[in-house]
Amino acid sequence: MGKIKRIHAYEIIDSRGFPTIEGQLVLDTGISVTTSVPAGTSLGKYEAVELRDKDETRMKGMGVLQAAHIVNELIAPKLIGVSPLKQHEVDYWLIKADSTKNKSKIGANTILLISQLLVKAAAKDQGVPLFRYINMLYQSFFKTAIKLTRIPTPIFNILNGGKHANNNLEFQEFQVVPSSAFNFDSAYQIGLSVFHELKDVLEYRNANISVGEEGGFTPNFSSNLDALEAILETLVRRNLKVGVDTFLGLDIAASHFFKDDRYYLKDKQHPLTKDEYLKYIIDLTKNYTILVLEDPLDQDDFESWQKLNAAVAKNIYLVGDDLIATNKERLQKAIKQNACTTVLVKPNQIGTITETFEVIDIARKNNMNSVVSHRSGETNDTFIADFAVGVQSDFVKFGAPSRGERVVKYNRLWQIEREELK
Ligand code: 2PG
Ligand code: MG
Repeated sequence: MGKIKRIHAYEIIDSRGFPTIEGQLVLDTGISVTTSVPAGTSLGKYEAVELRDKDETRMKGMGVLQAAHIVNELIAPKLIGVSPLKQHEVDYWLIKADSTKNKSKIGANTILLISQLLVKAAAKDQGVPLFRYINMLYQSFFKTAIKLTRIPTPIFNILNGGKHANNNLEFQEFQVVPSSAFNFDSAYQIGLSVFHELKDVLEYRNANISVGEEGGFTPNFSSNLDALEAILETLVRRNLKVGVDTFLGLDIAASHFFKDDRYYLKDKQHPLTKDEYLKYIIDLTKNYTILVLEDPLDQDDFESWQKLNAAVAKNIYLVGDDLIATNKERLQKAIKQNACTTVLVKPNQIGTITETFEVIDIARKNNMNSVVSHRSGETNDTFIADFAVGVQSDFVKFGAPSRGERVVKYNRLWQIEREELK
């Protein structure tokens, strides 16, 4: 069994052209692993804090040299000789070393780098594929059996708006979700065929076909409903039955257009009150048979979340992303208030793998569903794909089936299905 010999962190550039932290961990057996952490553009208020240099003269203040320095000078020397199997102990040591509620002292990015390095090194040390080790680790933490049976259903973000594009659309992600009856291979083919057909539909409508931060198209439609109509037309053209083969999903990311108790939508004559907006969302779910509905409401508007959850059809996955921020206290509050049915899981919103596991476990014990998600600022690391399979989340969300940093993750799921979970 190997022990940590060396950990070294440095800057790399993410899919948005901003720095992020990557690191290498070497065991005394010669085993070596690298990993990097992603970053969000549309950040929730309750996410753990990323440590950024804030030196405006360099990389727009987004440098992570300080984070790399903390790893190399303060954390790494203390971990020499430690077994990578000590995930729980090291994660809690890091949480304690930071000692703030939101990891603002040493940064969630700094901490997650170490947490992920440990998982990867331990898997290699044990000679098992990463997703299997994650599954073993999860089961040993919670003494629950979670069988590795399937690849989570992919949610493809094929059209981008909100903070991920500079068009007129307030909604951040327009998604297609193949039925979970399909295996990953078939689901991927559906996602790809819809993506290509949508491009033709947009061209035919003289709309822009350049892509946004997560690889989805960014047409300059005048309203969110036009985008939904274009996707519906695409599905019809592919002979896909909406509500049977394929479903629609939205990440509305509503906190970004909520101000002074009003929701601001450009195609409405006046800003909507909470109740007007609630009615608008309920109607939307009925008119467009939306299956996955993420962050339709502001992250602090628990009262409306509760009303919406009670009003929408029971088969809708009402997903809390900014609402919960992969934080167990926020999740417990959402459960208590019956605010949603599904939790979005992003390890970098909380900072350690152990805490991410805890959120999934609490959700599971309360009959909630889970979506494991990438960030808009991504690297070519595929850790998150193995993580999703290992914890057997219901869904994954890695953006469009296009652009290298997105498809590398979908391709990893494809490989796991092909080679391991036949
Ligand atoms: C989201 C994410 C990922 P970001 O809101 O769900 O799609 O976006 O990483 O910018 O927060
Ligand atoms: Mg979201």
